[in-house]
Amino acid sequence: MTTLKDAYKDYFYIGAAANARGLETHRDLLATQFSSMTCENEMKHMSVAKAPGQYDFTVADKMVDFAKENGMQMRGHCMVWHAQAARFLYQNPDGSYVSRETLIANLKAHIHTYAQHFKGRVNAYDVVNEAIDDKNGLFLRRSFWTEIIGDDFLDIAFTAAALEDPDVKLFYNDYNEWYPDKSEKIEKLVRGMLERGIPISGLGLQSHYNVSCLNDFDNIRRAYERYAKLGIDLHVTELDVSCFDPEDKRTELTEPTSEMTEKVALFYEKFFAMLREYKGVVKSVTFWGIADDYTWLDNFPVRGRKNWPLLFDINHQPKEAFWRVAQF
Ligand code: 9MR
Repeated sequence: MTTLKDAYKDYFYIGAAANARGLETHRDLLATQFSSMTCENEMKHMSVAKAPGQYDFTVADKMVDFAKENGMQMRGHCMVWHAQAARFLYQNPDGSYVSRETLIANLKAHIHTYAQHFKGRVNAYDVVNEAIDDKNGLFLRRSFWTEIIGDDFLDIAFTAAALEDPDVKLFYNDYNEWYPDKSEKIEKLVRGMLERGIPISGLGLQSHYNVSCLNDFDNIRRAYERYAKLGIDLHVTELDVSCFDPEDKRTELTEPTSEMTEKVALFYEKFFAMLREYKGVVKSVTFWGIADDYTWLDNFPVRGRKNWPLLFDINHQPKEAFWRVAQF
């Protein structure tokens, strides 16, 4: 059977986000279909930093070893984020914020430990994840990073990461990146960093779509035109296509309707046709999951509502969407 990684070997790496359980349950698909891997949660600050100065990389190492044994690229997700960070990173034991000096020291120490531990085994890092505010008119998201350090926390993080490992690719990663307002802000952020000489080598486009995005292709294309001009690599980092239009409030479906299946397939077909045009700029395309039996979208935005957003079905068989992506 055609595999995704073979079909795209002259275009870009094809990745999947896996978690520790998926490494067992989806082992075959991972090894045969994909040429890159991301840990869904196992490399986040909270997952590896157990106490101040104390790290446990056991689970992440197992996953990185698997990727390497199977000749896959490894994306490191993620060094700096406002979510899934242990409190001791930014709070004193009494709950008050640490000082700017302390948070900068903690940030550099985390980047140091993380980057040195995975040196030579991780090809690209999401150095900073989701720093931009979604609301129109606001630029950076208010978080403990901006409240304590200020807007320069990104520059500090990228500079520190490059000092640790000059060979690894350093990415800024964000979602809703095709929304006109947000894409303008992402461009502004990256251009500002490049102008200041900050070592950023790529932009991560999360790409959490849904079937209504079929009507949004003009914006999607415009965003790619905008980002392609930045002169840095683009990675699609968290691709999935929810079967549910945001207006669709049904919770009782036990399988996707034929209309959903067709719309998901059509979206993937059109999206990959566009990505192929950006071959050379787009270097890697990663799905946020492997097969429909496990997806974070089963609990978002509606807890416990089953979704079917990937290319393989709940039995790990290729779906219609797979063929539209793999045969072109
Ligand atoms: O898929 C991840 C889920 O298992 C976690 O509970 C969640 C915690 O915030 O993070 C999910 O992954 C996110 C990724 O790290 C960053 N972009 C959005 C992803 C989906 O929420």
